[in-house]
Amino acid sequence: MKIAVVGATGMVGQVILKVLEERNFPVTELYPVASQKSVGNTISFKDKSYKVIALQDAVNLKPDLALFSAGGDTSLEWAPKFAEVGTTVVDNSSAWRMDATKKLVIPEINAAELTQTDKIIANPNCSTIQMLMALKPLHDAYGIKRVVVSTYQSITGTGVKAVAQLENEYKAEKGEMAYPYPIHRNAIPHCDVFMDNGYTKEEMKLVNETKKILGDETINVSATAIRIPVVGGHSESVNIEFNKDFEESDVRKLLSEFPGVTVQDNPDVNSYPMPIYAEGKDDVFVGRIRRDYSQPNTLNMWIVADNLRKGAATNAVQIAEYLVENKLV
Ligand code: 11C
Repeated sequence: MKIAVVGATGMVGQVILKVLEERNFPVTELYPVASQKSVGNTISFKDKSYKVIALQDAVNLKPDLALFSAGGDTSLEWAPKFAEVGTTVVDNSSAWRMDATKKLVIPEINAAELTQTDKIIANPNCSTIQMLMALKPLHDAYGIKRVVVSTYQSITGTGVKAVAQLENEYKAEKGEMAYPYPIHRNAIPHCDVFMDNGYTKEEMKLVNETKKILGDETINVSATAIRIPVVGGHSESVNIEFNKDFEESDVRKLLSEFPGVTVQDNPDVNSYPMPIYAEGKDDVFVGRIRRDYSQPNTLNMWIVADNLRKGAATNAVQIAEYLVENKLV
C-alpha cells in the first residue's frame, strides 16, 4: 500500500506512524505530509528516514490510502482532492462525521458498512469511540433507552499546546495558553467550542455520533465534557438506562467477550481502570460496573481508554486494515 499520513508531525499523526509500525501494516511507500512549516523535516518509520512533503505533492503521488489528522479545515479542503485521484481517506477530524453520505466507523461495531465506493471515511471522536465500544454489546442485548455521560478528558485531546501549558504551569513558568484558564490543579467544564444550545461541540459529538454509529435515532444521550490535567487517556462515568432488565454477571460477560474491551473490575483488590495505566494500550477498559438502584433497568460504569490510540490512531489504522483485508482499496 502507498500510504500518506496527513498531519504526520502532530500528536495523533505521530501515534498513527507508531501504530502502523507496531501492527506491521503493509506499507510499500510512506508519504508523511504536514503544513508548509514542517515540509522538508524528516520523520523516521521502521528505522528509515522520510522527508515531510506538502499536501499537493502527496495528491500528485496518488496514494492508495491517506490517514488524515490535520484538523477539520484541512480535511474539508484536501480530502476531496485525494478522493478525486482515487485515494481512500480515513479522516480523524469532525469535518465529515455527520455528513449523511460518509460512513462513521468503529471497526468492531460497523466496519461491515464499508464498500469500495467509500472514498472519505470518518473516524469518530475519541470520547465517542471508547463509550460505544462498551455500549455496543449491551445495546444489542438490552436496548439502550438513555445514557448520561460525564467525561474526564486528557489534555492530549487538545494537542501539543495544551501539554505545553500544563508543563509550564507545573514548573510555574509563563507560556502560551491552550485553555482560557489554568489546567494544572484544575477541572475545566469546557471541551471544544460552545454551541447555541448551551452544550459544547464535544458534548454534542457524544449525542449525535452515538445515534449514527449504533444506527438508532431513539437513543437519548446527555453529556458533560470536562478537561482535567491528565495525559494518559480519557475517562467516562456512564449511566445507562436499558429497555430491558439485566443481570450484572451477564453484563460483565458480554463486555469481556467484546473484542477490544477489557473488564477491570474488582473492588476487593482496588481494581478499576485509570488513565495512567491505559496510556499506550489499544484496549478500552471498563470497571466500576454496578446496578443503579435509583431506578429500574439502569447501570453505572467507568470507561477509560488512551484517546490517542483507540480514540484516534488505532481506530483509523484498524479501518485501514479492514479495507485492505477486504480488498476495498
Ligand atoms: C478532545 N475529543 O479530547 C477531543 C479531541 O473531534 O476529533 C478530538 C477532537 C475531534 O478534546
